[in-house]
Amino acid sequence: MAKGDKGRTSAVLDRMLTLEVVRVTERAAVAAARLRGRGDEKAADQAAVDAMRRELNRLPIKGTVVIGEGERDEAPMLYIGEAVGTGEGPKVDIALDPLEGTTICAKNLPNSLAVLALSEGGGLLNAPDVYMDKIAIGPGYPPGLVDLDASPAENIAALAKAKGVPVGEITACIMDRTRHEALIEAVRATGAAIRLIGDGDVAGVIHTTDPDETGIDIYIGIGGAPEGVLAAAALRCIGGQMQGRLILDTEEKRARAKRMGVLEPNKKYDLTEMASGDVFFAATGVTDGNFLDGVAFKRDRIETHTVVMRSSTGTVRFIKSTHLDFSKFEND
Ligand code: VTB
Repeated sequence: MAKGDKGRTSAVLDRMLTLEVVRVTERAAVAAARLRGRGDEKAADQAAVDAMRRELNRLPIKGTVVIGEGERDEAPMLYIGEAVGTGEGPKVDIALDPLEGTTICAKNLPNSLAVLALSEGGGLLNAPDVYMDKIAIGPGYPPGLVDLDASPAENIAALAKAKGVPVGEITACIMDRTRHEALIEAVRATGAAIRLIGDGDVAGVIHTTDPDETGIDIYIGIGGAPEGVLAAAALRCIGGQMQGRLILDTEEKRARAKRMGVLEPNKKYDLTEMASGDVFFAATGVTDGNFLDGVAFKRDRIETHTVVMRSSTGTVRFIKSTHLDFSKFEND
């Protein structure tokens, strides 16, 4: 549980929403999973978006999408600012990625997810769709152990020491990109191992919270800012540390960020600055992954695996659902 949250449940968010959000990510995951391994990223993403939007609009909330499929002029659905839900119920902000890892899904590789985070109004950083420099570790370490502005060698040495293992037993997760060449070299020079991932750093960050299961101790590198906020929402619930800094390297990006309320372009955000107050987070596996299995289509049923968490109560639930009547997945 995130420190300081103990016992502080929200007067705004109803715990019943925990189960409601599961339905939303389940639907998106099933829709995307039907198109796993077809090499068609757009089709899988569109199917997930349609399903997530439909299901979100059934929730008893007055929701606003703050992290979505893009800005209004570029995304017809689930765009930033779109109102979702029935309009009756608590005022909430929503960050979503109906298919995190479209390429992973198209290639049927591990760790693509349908993801949603929900907070009290104003709880999620309204990040523009730019890159973000990120660093994250799991729970159980002293605050400030790693820092975005420290060198990879310093961060990895500090982490190994706190974990009580030699540096060679630390594994860092980094996205396989040319922009990370120097980072990869610096991490390798420490003697630590690297798990190079093609895509999907929401999962990459979450994996740091359970190194025994996932084999990953630290996430470092540059990925999408929206994915950064989604990962921060998850870490607020499970615990762990994360910092992020938007990469606003052009005037156009700085202006876009400013319009979204980002006044300090070089700000280093910590976890609670990216996701504050009571936060819900849900993810359903689309393809099999390190902490969630993907959707299984069986002869007479569909099975889904979802994790759903809430920051104020520190509950992390793994929900395996069996959908016997799956005609409803096709007809609505
Ligand atoms: C990032 C990362 C995502 O796409 O947004 C990445 O955060 C895009 O980065 O998890 P590139 O422009 O280097 O491809 C994901 O990997 C989602 O697929």
